Amino acid sequence: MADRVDYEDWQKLAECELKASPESLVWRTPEGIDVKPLYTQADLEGVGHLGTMPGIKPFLRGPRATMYAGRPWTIRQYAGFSTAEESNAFYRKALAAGQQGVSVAFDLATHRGYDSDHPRVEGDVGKAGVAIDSVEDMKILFDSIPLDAVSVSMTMNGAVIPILASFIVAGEEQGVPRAKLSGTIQNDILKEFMVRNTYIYPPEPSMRLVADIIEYTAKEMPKFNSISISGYHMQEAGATLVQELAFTLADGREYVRAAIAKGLDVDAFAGRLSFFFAIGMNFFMEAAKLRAARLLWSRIMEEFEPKKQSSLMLRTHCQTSGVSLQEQDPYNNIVRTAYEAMAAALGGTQSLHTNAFDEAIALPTEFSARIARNTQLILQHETGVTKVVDPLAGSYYVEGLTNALADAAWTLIEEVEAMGGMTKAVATGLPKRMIEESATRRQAAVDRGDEVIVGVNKYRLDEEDKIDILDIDNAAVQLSQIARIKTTKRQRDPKRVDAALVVLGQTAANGKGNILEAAIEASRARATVGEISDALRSAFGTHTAEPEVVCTVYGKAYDGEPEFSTLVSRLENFSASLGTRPMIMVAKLGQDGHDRGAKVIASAFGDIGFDVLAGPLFQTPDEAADLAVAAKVHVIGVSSLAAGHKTLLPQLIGALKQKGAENIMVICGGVVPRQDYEFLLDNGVAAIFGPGTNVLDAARTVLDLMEGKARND
Ligand code: MLC
Ligand code: 5AD
Repeated sequence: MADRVDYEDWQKLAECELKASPESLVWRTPEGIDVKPLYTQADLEGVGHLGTMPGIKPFLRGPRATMYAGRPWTIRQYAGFSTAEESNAFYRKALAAGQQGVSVAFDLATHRGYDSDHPRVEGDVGKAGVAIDSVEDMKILFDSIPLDAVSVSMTMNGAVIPILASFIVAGEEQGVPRAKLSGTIQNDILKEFMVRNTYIYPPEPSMRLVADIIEYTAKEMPKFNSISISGYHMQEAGATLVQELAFTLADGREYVRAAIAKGLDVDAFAGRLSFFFAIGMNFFMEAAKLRAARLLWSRIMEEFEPKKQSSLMLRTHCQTSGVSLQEQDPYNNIVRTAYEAMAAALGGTQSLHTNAFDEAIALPTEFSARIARNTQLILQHETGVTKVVDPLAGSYYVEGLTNALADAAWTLIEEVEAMGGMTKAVATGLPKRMIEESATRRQAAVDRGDEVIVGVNKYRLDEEDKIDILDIDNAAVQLSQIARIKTTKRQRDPKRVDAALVVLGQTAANGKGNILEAAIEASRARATVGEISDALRSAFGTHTAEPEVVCTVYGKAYDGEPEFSTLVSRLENFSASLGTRPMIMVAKLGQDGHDRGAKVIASAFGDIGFDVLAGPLFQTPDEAADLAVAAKVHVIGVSSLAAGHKTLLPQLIGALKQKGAENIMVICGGVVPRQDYEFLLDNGVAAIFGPGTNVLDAARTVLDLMEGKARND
């Protein structure tokens, strides 16, 4: 045995090597956790969770005793685009090529409960996912995919009732009774109010929908996971891992309370609650996060005194991080995703989606989807990671991190509890604000180069390679969807539809009975997603959020730095010559609710000295033009992440012209493929800022353009 060397000896050596104290190597992460350069046995002192076993409470080491050694995680790639036919063909090919479960991405019109023929959704039909208007589409989506053998995840929260109803009916008509359907519905509305924004109804009735689904599936669908309590979108929106962990588990606690309030026994449903986390680039911390999540969930569930051990168990899906992927030098994204996938596996996920390398540009092509899938197949078949359960257990660092994350998240969970639980906390807007502050802080760290992103703020290529991307002809999809809606409506029995919708509306309004059950009958009668959603809109009303903008976080990161102060004084001079501060309206058009980018831009531009108007979500181009004219803005900055740009931007510019406001400059930022730049510029967009844009650079460009315009006017 080697001679024992103690920590002080190491410290001395380290000091010699560094010519500074090893303390200087401590890395304070965005979570506020200090990561030291060395962990030792001493870091395990006082850590209470050591020595537990997988498959046994508190399940920290995994929900199953044998984990991947017995059965590897499910390779479940999230996908969906254009029509049900095309998405079905894509799923079948993917399953034949090694994918193990299906995961449906719906388009944003469907998410928000609009049929494809609704005037508000022109730019969104079939774009970011598949368009589903009724059972007829759902049947095509799963044609030749045996629903008793393949488990299906559906990411749906807003229009969760018509979508789950039509899935159940598609199963029935495929000969698979609902008791045999296996899969997961996302059904997590609380995080929608915080980050993802595909809500329809106000929080309270939305919570009833969640509880009704938990009740129905607990009674009727024993193999179906009633909810996927999701932190993924929080991390995507900028949350730290502690915020992601805490708010997700606090959401879970709230859903358990809602189900118990419905009269359900905790053991009747707890085993079919599931979770969903993002896996970003902080490799060990991500693996530790999943371990901490299982530990904390079992602690939370103990409060409800379940009798079954499995009620304490956290099972989760993971998806590698979208925001960590870059437009620049995009093949680097394959490497990033592979590391993230490895972290998810080491953390013990049950199911995994690996993002495609063209993430920051468009939806995956067949090629990029293949590489993404193969990233997992290689991990499962070639690396040996599946052979051992929880291989990081006992690592001084990982156990220490697991403990630090669990402690920090628990503090935040208790803060939420002190506010009266997550529904109340969400209503105050605090969690959303905290996440937006983290997002803004991170943007400043990247813009300043404190956080290195290879190919973006360091080692940037002089010239980028061109890559092939998926382009969807949205007009063609819409025409074919509208045709099918017409046929469906022609062939159905209108009396049966009306009667079913009346019962549905009454069930919603009188607070009794189960809304999903009523919707299933409406769906059998071929009521559309839009009609079912409208029946619920009449009973519940709709939810509108007031956009808020975080102040001073971005500016503070640049405190006293000439790069920032020069720009601020340039803007002040320009404001003086203009007679007013230039006003930018940050606009979101169509049903795209991804607003991290919009919020960060609004916040940073505000700190630089622009007047900022944060436009509401879900505007039509005409409504945005009206607002811009009324507020006398100088610039509209459209943030587009759901591929609607080629439809919506020309419409906005047209609307401004029609209102005699062509002097308002339109710029655009977000996920816009280079291939589309020329089209947008030709259509009057003044500048386009893709992913990876430094916000100070963007502000300088906007100022250049405004100064140029002022000289020409
Ligand atoms: C597992 N099993 C084992 C085992 N491991 N049996 C024996 N030995 C072992 N070692 C059993 C399980 O108990 C289960 O059976 C069966 O095998 C399947 O395993 P699982 O672990 O339950 O996996 P899976 O079916 O894939 O379910 C995973 C899940 C589920 C519980 C996390 O909720 C899920 O699939 N979620 C996916 C969510 C998703 O894809 N979301 C996409 C979001 S995209 P039994 O009988 O116990 O069931 C998004 C982006 C956006 O949101 O914004 O749009
Ligand atoms: N197909 C495949 N992946 C998708 N994502 C979103 N929509 C789709 C789709 N239709 C992925 C992206 C995104 C994350 C939320 O899910 O990676 O960042």
